Amino acid sequence: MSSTVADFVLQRLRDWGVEYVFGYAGDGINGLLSAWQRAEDHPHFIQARHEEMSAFAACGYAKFSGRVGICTATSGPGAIHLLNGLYDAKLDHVGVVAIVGQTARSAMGGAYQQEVDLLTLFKDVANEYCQMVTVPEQLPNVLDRAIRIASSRRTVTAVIIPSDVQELEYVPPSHEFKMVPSSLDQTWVTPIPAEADLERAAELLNAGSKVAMLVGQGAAGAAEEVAGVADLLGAGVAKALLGKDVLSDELGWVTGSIGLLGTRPSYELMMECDTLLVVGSNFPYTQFLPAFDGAEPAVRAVQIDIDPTMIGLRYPFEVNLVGDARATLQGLIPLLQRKDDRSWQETVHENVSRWWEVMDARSEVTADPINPEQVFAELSPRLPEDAMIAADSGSSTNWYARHVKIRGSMRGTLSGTLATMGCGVPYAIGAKFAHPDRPAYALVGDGAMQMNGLAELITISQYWAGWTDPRLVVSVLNNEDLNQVTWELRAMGGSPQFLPSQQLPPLDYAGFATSLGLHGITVDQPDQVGAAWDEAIAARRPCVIVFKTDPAVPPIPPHATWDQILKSAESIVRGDSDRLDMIKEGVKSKLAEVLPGQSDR
Ligand SMILES: Cc1ncc(C[n+]2csc(CCOP(=O)(O)OP(=O)(O)O)c2C)c(N)n1
Ligand SMILES: [Mg+2]
Repeated sequence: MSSTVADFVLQRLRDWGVEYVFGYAGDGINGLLSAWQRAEDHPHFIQARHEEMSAFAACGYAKFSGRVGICTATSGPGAIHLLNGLYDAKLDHVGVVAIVGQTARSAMGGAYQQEVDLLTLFKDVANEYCQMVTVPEQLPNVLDRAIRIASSRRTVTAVIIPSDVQELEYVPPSHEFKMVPSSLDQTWVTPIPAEADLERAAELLNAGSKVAMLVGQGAAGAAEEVAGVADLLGAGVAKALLGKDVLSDELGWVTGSIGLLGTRPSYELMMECDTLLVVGSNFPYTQFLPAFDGAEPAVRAVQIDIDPTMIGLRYPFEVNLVGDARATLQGLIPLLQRKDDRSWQETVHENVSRWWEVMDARSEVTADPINPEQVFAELSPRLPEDAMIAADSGSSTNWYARHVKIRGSMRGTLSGTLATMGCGVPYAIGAKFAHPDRPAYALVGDGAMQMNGLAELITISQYWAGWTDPRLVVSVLNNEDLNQVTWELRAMGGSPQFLPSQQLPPLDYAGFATSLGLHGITVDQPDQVGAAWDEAIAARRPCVIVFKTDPAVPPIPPHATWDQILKSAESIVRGDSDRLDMIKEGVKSKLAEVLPGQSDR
């Protein structure tokens, strides 16, 4: 039986082992949709409410599964809607392929309805590979290359197929000039630096006495080796946010996240070390790394990264090792000498223990009505060991970064580089398709919920019954404020909050969830937080849990003292300065209990 180009595309996706395509319909992909019908929905078409959510879900799927994510959309508006989710994947180095429709070839250039120059539109986001299929013989090569480039370079690629081409009879390339076939088999390389370069790195690391390590998502799968190196070098290890799930926070020398949303022990680790080893991280906030003066670094530093185009970017590193994190560390370990003096690591350990006490104390501060730090502090120990966590962009990102302790096989992610709002719920959906047998948690602000999350609850209601484990909890910090921006304005810009832009309309999020047949819980009393989490976590259907939180609790950066932050906040014009004073006094007195004599820290 003859098959169309669209039939062939789906067949090839199946050959690649693709199980899901996250998408939204439109006549620009009608040929593909009817092929899907003939293929009895294989690979499964997962329908979102908006193409941006399809791209986020594909990105979330890729992040949690380690496989390439595929999304699809119609020409014109559908393709445009994909963009933000595609940029999110590109910037976080996640492999996603976009398959989009286009106006029929006969109408191209004729100012026809919905014709947008897609090659130009996707030129930046899919700069590594963006191609239009105009004759059947370009396949399978174009699709194979799109998948190979997206997965091997961890980036976004785009395949544009005009609507009439989708319906052409598929004709494979023949044995003639310029007919280019391709094949499926694939092995992957594991790059390892040369022995001499490993020795240079080892020499440098052996010479240091206060070693700091920074690990990012590139160190995923190398936890054992990172721990081995940290032990040999007596080092402390900080984690970039995308690498938060690389190492357990139960290890005493793990200082947690770094940067604006980071912890004080990570900050102290970087400021006080004499040697730095960065593994699989492209962390851009260099002010949180050790100092440097021009090209003169304050400390001696080594970087390990798999991408030769991204290495050496963020610090005047002395040795840049291009290689796979795990294999490179395995090569390095036999060359490292175990440091006899353990005092540096012991200091890190003490700083970390003190930090967790401070975090607990902060979460106990009275707020009106609920302290958001309490919400996250109470969630952390309750999370199942196999939890998959997706944090949105907002104040909740701070609390995720600082209060959630990674342990067991927990996974966690967020929009690390684009820092886009609205990714939390679609990421969690992608996670559930990646691992339907594991529970997922989306940690979202009310702004992000109103932006994308509410609509994607509909998607959850559509699919949850098919998941082996139905647990998916969406937590909403209901502070009726775009709180992260409010604090940025106050603390960084020194300006008061601008209400017309930041205040959010009230909404019954839990009521909306129950109207969709999901479980809904609203919590407005601090003493109900723990029990409400227990109920949400135990729910045998997706659950939306809403906490009425106080927008006056500031997500303070770790390097700032409480008084520094509050100084700029004192100019606040709203009637909530009393609340701020209350919180400030509450924090000070709590901290005085755990840190006598240093209550500003
Ligand atoms: C798409 C997008 N628009 C705007 C921003 C800027 N921004 C970052 S955090 C934030 C506020 C988030 O508010 P909400 O979701 O309510 O969380 P909260 O900070 O209140 O906890 C905004 C507007 C962004 N990062 N992404
Ligand atoms: Mg908010």
